[in-house]
Amino acid sequence: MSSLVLACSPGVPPDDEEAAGSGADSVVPAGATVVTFTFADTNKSQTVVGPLFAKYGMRSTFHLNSGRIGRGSGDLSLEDVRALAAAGHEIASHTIDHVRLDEVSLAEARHQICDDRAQLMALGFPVTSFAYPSSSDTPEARQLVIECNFNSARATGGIKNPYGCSSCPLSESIPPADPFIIRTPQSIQSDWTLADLQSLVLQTEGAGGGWIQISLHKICDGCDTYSIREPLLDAFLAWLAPRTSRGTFVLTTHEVIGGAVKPPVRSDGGTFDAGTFDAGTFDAGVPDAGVPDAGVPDAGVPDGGTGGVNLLRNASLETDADSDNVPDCWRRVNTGSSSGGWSRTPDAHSGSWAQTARISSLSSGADRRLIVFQDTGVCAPAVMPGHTYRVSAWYKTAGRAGFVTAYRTSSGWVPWVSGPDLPASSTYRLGEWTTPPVPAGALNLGIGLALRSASRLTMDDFSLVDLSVGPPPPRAFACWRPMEERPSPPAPRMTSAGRAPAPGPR
Ligand SMILES: [Ca+2]
Ligand SMILES: [Zn+2]
Repeated sequence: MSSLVLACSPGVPPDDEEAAGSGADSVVPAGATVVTFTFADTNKSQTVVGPLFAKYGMRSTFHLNSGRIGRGSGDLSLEDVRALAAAGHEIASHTIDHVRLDEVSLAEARHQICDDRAQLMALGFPVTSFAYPSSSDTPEARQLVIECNFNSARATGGIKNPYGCSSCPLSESIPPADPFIIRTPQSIQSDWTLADLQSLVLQTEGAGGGWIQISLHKICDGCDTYSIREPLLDAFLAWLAPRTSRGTFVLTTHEVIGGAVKPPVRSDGGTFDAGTFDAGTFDAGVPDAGVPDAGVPDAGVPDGGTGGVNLLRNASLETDADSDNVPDCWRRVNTGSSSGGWSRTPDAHSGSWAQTARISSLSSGADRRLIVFQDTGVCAPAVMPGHTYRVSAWYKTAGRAGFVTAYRTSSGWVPWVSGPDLPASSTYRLGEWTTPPVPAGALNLGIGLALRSASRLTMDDFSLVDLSVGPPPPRAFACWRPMEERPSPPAPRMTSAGRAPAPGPR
């Protein structure tokens, strides 16, 4: 709950480190009604979700099949997926080839589950959520999902809906009774009405809150049993958006479940390519060269007031899971030759910790920089060529300091442009700079702040925002009010089940 406090009041004590990565960092307060939209199967028609959800400042979860990305004209392309991720949608897993996990060998099931996640992560997407294809949530598959380092898995069914499961619970609990068998209403079908969709939210609100997942597939006018018309989805979102005033929110699965992004596990036992690093030497106390603990996104880091989704993880430098004083997802790099040091300092702009670089002497062109860990997407965010990004951080220095960047292409990391020297300031000051358009071929962006003269530089609360996407989603709980201050929701309006049960969900 401390992350909520942070979101409303930057500067108050932060999340403690115990909570980070333990799964206790979900942003959802008790009593909330949370709606999660999931789009499964990598269908091309889902590209409309980007502009449609941006209209309402909402984000959703895409359960992709990595083997289908870019496969044909009916599938989402990698560019489509990157655009959705850049707009803040969660990229999640649904097996490589959409196999029924109860119809393949255990070895094949492990390959389909573990390697889908590893492949999506190698493309630059942090993946924590899984969905079982075709309701094949067997005990064996559930165990594999855990072993493949997912944080949660969505099943299909188990929650009351207008067309079935009439004696089932009205919503999933938060946290779910079993995060690896998250219960949902059945998948939405083409003949569902707006009232049907609304009934799922109303039944959850009427039950005092909970989690309701809306499982969607194609977006078209009746092209498939498992489809929804775009105008109907639009109308549902328009009805849902103002319900934040009664404590009903749209969140992604990862936002509800929380927890760290764990390293990918490949079914062949191979290791994850964590990318290469800038030239330069690392300061003493550098963590293992293996896959970093990604930490968790900071829920309430001040972003300089201009809004937008902060793409950085551990942006306030609070989490240090391996206690080496270097914040997770960050690196201290000394380029060129200099003497000096580094420290983790409690002189923070927000939270408990900031980082200080010191230089007592340096050769020409040398600097000391705190940079985003240059991996393939767990720490270094995926970016879109042609987009510009706003980089900011709170800092204080009597010397010369400025932003630095690097980007990753399919052949590795290359240094990119640097920002001008920021004004010296003896107290914390917000430094901001906008990048040029990201070059063609760039997959991920790394940023940092460098000290360029004999002085010291203290830094905290970094932010990286894509300036080329639509209106920024609001922080879901920025103005959370306690339950008792909210108006009571109306009584649930249930549709009577007058139709034959729909064909099996998928
Ligand atoms: Ca901090
Ligand atoms: Zn599916």
